[in-house]
Amino acid sequence: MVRVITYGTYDLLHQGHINLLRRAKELGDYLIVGVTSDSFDRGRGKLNVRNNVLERVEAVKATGYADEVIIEDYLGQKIDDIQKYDVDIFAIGSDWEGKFDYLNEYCKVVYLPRTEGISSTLLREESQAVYRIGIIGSGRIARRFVPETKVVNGAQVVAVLNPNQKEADSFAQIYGIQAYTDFEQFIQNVDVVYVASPHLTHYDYVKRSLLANKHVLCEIPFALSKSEALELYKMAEERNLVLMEASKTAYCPAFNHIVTLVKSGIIGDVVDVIASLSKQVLPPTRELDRLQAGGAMNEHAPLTLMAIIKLLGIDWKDVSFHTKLENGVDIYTKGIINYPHATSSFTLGIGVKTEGNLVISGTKGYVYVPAPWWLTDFFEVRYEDQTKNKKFFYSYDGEGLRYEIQEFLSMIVNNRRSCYKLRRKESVAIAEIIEKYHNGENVSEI
Ligand code: C2G
Repeated sequence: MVRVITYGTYDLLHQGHINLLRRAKELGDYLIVGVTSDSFDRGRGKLNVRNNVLERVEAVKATGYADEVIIEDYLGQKIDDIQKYDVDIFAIGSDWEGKFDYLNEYCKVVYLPRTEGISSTLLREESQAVYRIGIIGSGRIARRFVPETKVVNGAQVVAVLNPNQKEADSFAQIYGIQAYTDFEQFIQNVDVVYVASPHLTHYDYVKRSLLANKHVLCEIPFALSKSEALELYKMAEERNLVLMEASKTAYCPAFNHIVTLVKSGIIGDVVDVIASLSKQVLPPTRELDRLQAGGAMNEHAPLTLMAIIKLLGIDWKDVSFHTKLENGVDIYTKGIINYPHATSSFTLGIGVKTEGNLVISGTKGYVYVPAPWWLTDFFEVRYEDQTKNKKFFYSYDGEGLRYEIQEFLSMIVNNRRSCYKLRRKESVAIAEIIEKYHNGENVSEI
């Protein structure tokens, strides 16, 4: 009996897949089809898959060609499967020509003709509206943002707004988009807005964009006070618009996994969270400029507070800060947030360097995320009995902004106004703690 194996995602199953499965089956007597798991696909950069793994397995079964369906969940699994299932032929579409020659050591490799003119990507694009994204601001983060939109279906950056004509033009030229210096003209030509302008302009730009009925993704710090955050979310809610804080780590797969693992009790009750983030900068730079709302708190508190709040919630008891100022900006701030049953602390630096890791301590063990924890791609769950330790590896693709962009568009498409990865009330709580610092509540200078 000749045993054949083939693999794929089989999203929005189409004639190309069916032809491929038929041809694969014709190569032998028994066909095994490996369908990729959702997390495996995310890990290999396929962020736009529409059907979940169960739907995709059902679709493959319904073709009638598969004698057996298995799940592909890790890199290198093909070699294991071929040996485990005693496979004679590995078959795959010709778009992979040459890529699987390494399997020749284990079985015969056959590249089957691919069906032209149809693909899951094409089907997704046809059924997906394209959102014209306008970027407000043209600084470092905006430059990182544009390439990330290329891997998200339905995202297309078309315009940039910067009151400085030269800066707007030079940014627009790099990315082949339209430059605007006037907000009113800019807003008429976009569907959604990404606010990546200087901190102190966020509130105003978000408000004006919402008033123009545009969905908004706003860079951190989203707001510098609780009342501003509340007001903006209320405004978005009333207008049925998505307003999302671009707290990139909150949307990244490895960080989401940490939260779900911890919440499921893998380290017992959480007793302490320690999160640090330092990026040393040299003058002249806006981070060190008091008039541009520089300082370690404004720069780095949003991400570290996000981690603490995702893990311990928003019902804290008290908050205090220890801060080192230079020319009116904090170059280092340490904050302590106490909860009824846990404590937490964060250390932030722009003029002081410290280890940027995340440690979540529990009654049974702890989670260790090495620096830079905010670009999470690896973490370890550790116990007293080290034989029980478990390491988790992820890929953190590109600049890591693709996850938030994907979430933002998915909220719009699916008419969701709040996202469990970062709830609006959690975002408001972040703004509230930043405000406490600026109000000097429990702040001591060192
Ligand atoms: N296919 C085809 N014709 C098309 C589209 C796809 O023959 N028009 C084939 C592909 O070549 C592949 C199979 O259908 O053999 C599944 O395609 P996808 O769902 O796109 O999955 P893919 O990303 O190719 O996964 O481990 C996963 C595998 O490496 C391949």
